[in-house]
Amino acid sequence: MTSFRELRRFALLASVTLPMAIAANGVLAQDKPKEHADTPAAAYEPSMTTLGQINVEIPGRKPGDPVITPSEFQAANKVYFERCAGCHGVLRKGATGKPLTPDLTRELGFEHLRDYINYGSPGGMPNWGTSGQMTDEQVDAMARYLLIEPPAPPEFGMAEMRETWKVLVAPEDRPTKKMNDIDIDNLFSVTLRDSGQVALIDGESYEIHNIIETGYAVHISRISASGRYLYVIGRDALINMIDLWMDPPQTVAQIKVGAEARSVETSKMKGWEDKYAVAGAYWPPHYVIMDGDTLEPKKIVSTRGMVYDTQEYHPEPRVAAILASHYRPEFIVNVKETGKILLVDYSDIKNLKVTEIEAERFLHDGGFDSTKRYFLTAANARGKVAVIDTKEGSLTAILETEGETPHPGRGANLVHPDFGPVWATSHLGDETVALIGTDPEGHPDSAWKVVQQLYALGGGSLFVKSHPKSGHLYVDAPLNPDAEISASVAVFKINELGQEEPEYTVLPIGEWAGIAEGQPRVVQGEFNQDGDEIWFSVWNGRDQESAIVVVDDKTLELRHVIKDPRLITPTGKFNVFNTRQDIY
Ligand code: DHE
Repeated sequence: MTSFRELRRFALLASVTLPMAIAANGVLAQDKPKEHADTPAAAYEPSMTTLGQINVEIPGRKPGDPVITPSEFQAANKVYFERCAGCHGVLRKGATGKPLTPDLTRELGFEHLRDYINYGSPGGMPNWGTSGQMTDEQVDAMARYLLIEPPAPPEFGMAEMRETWKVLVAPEDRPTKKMNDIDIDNLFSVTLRDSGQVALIDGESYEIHNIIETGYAVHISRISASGRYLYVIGRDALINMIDLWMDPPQTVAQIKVGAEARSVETSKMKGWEDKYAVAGAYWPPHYVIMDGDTLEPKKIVSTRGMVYDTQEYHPEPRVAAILASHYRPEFIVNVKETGKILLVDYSDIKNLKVTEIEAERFLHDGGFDSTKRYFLTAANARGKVAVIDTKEGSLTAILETEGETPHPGRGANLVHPDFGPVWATSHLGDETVALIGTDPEGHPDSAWKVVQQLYALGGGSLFVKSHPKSGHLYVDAPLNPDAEISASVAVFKINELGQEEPEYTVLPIGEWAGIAEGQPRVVQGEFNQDGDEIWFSVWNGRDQESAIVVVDDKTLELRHVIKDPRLITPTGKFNVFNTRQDIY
C-alpha cells in the first residue's frame, strides 16, 4: 500500500487544473486550451449515444440558411447529440452549457461559431478542432449546422412503447417457487457496459451464474422489493426484467421507454411490493409507470415545464435518479433541468397525485440516510445537496457541499464518533468528501450541515460506500487524470474521523487485479450481503482485460480477483439484498 501523503501530493497536482494563467504582464491569459476530457466533470457530461443514431430530417429551410448537404447535416447532428447535447440540450435551448438556438447563433455568425468550436473557451467549451477531436470539415459543418433550426428527435409515446413491449414468459408460465440453488440475496448484478450485458455473479463462490443480454451501454440494475425480479436499463432506454427464480435466471419481459434513459426503480412500500416499476428518460423527457410483473406501460408523465426558480419553460428536463419511498406509496423522481423533485403517488395512478418540490437545478443522483426517511440528492452543477423528508413529503434543507460538483451515487451512511449518523458524498471536481449530519433528533446542531470535510485521493471521484457492519468509508476516483490514482481507492477508518485530519489507507486495487494492458479505472464499491467484503470494478477498455477485485473489509486485504473473458467493461455492481433494502 502506498503512503497516503505521497498519493495525496500527486492527487493535488493531478486534480483539476485552472484554464487561466497569469501572463508576464500580469494580465490573465488563456493557458493551453482544454481538451474535453481534461477535467473529470467534463468527461462526465451525458452523451446522447442512442439519439445520435436516429436519422432526422433537415428542418424546413429558411431564407439565409447556410448550404448544408443532407449527409453533412446527418453527420453534424450525430456529433451534436453525442458530444454537445449533454451540455447544450437536445433542442439546443441550453442546460449547463449556453443555448444555441438560431436566433442567438445567427447573431454570432458563422466565423465566430467556427472559431469557438475550433479553439474552445476558458468558460469550459472544449477546443474540439485544435485538440484534433474534430476535423476542419467537421468544425465547418458544425458551425453551419448550428445556424439552422434544431431538428427535434422523434417523440416516443404509448404507441411506440407498446410496440417495443414484449412479455417473453407470461406471469402464469413462470415458476411458483425458486427453481435454482442460487443464494439470490447475495447475488451481484454487474453492468458490462460496452457489451450491453449484465453478469449475475455469486457473492459466495464468485462464479458467474449467467450473462444476460440487455440494452445498449447498459447502465444500472434495481431489484423488486421481494428480491425476485431484477430490472436493468440501458442508455437506449431498453429495460430487461429478469426473473431470478428461473433456472437459469432469464429475461421475462422487455420494453423501450424512450430513446435515451438512465434510471429504473420498483415500488417498495409495504403492501405494494413488486406492484410497479418506473423508469425515467432523458429523451423524450418523461417517466413511465409500468406493471411490475410484465412491464406493461400504464402511465407516461412528461416532465416538460417550468424551471423551479425562473419559472421559464424548459422543453427537455431530463429525468435523473428515481428512488422508491419506504414511508409512502411514492416514487421520488429527480427532474434535472427544472430542479424539481417529484413525489409521485402510485396508490391511484388513474388519479395521479404528484407533489412537486422546488429544490435546485441539475439534480443528478442521491440516496437515503440510514433511517431511509430522508432522501439526499446532489444538484451537482450547483454544488448543492437537497434533503427531502419522504415521511412528510417536503423539502427539509438545501446545503452547499463545500466541494466542486458533488457526486454521491447513492451516498454512504456511517456513524461519526462526534456527530452521530452522517451521509457522505465525494466530488468530481476536487478531492473533498463532505460528511452531512442526518440525525435531527439526536444531533440537532449537526443536522443537514457539512460537519466535516475529508481529503481523499483527488478529483474525479464518483462513488463512496460503507455498510452498517463496516468500520470503513471507501472513496474511489475513477475519473482522475492520474492513472495511479484512478486505479486506487482511499479508505477512512470511521472511528478515526474525530481526528483533526484523518488519514486514509490507499488500496492499489488496479495493481491487485494484475492486469498488464490498458489503463483500468477502479469504480464503485459494493458490499456483499453480510457486509464483510467489498467489490470494486477494474474497468478497462472494451478489448482489454478487466476484473472485479474483492477486498476483506476487516483487514483491507485482497480476498479474491474475479477474471473471466466475459467480464467486458464491468462498472456498476448491485448486490440484491443491499440494493433492495437501500443499504449503503
Ligand atoms: Fe451513471 C447512476 C446518469 C455516466 C455508472 N447515473 C446514475 C444515475 C443517473 C446517472 C441519473 C442515478 C440513477 C438512479 O439512482 O436512479 N451516468 C449518468 C449520466 O448522465 C452520465 C453522467 C453520462 C452518460 O452519458 O450516461 C453517467 N454512469 C456513468 C458512467 O460513465 C459510469 C461511471 C459507468 C457506466 O456504467 O456507465 C456510470 N451511474 C453509474 C452507476 C450508477 C449510476 C454504477 C449507480 C450507482 C449506485 O450505487 O446506485
